[in-house]
Amino acid sequence: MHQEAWNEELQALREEALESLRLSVDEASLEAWRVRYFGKKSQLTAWSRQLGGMDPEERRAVGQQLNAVREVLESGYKGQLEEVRAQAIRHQLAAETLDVTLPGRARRVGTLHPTTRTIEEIEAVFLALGFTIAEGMEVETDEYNFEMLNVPKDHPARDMQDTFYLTDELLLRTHTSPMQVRVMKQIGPNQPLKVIVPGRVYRRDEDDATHSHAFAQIEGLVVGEGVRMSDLKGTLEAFAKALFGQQQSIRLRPSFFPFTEPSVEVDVRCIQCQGTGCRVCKDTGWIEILGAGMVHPHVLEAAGYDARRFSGFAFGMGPERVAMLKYGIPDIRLLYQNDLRFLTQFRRVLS
Ligand code: FA5
Repeated sequence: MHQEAWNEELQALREEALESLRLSVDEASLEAWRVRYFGKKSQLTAWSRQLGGMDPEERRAVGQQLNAVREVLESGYKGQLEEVRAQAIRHQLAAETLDVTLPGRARRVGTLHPTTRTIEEIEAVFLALGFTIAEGMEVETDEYNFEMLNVPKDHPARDMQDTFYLTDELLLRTHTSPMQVRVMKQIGPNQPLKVIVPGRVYRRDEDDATHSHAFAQIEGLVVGEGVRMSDLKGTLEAFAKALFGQQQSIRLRPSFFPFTEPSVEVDVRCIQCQGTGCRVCKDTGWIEILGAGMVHPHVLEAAGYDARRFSGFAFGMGPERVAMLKYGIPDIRLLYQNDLRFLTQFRRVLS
């Protein structure tokens, strides 16, 4: 090959190698590049071997050019390797950067739902009065939900408590009252008892500001010898004062439940207007919180008690309605929607 031809070949190799070097941006491809251009099978090595067969003048000229190209490529390689390594370190540092000046991320702490909290407050009041707590099943029999409570199949009182039926005999309970007979059967016959029963109940009620088709109730039952209406009144008055404050008073209005006789609705003084009359109490100054009465002798007998010796009182309240009153909640549906804008307002009130 002539001197000029050598020159062209070497320059072409140099350009190709430098271009390929520029594209080698990690250590693995740089290593592949090194093997390709400096390894035993590389063009440069092959050409170096040919130098031995040249005459001295040509050998020196070609040798010099070969060395010059080799030096350019070597220093290019070193420079690129340094750059690639520095780049890798820069990436690692960026990924591991810890900004110690950033404020910590606040953990969102949940609180009890206002209904749960109200049920617990009511339970605490009755526990302090010597009651125990029992729980029943949400799926009940027609017998316990209605018949043993003096509500036979054709009784008009069933219309007020229509429910979801699983079979002709099994239904979703419409109130916690079936637990009256179950508790008496469990503890009795003819044993005194004081118990409350919190739980979920179901009705075919249209959902509106004060009604839900699934809601909570708390049943209360006291049975003993000589239990009187005044005991009912005193217990519920103590309860109302404990929950709403010592200034609170209650009012009993005659009412009807097939399983109590006499029956009453119990009102508390309107929390909103303190009794002067407002929109919440519909200008009456009072708000109804529960139904109650003296346990009907038929119910005592259905549970195996001697109704001539034993008497009792019972009540059933809606804790969602109590929560609405206590915290000024205008619509019961707010309690079921899981809207954090609503629920987080109770963080301070309740904690
Ligand atoms: C009863 O359910 C009777 N079992 C209460 C009772 C027990 C009377 C023991 C006598 C002796 P009533 O249907 O009125 O009664 O319901 C009782 C309470 O449950 C109501 O005062 C109200 O606070 C609540 N309540 C009733 N229906 C709904 C509803 N659809 N949504 C939310 N709360 C309700």
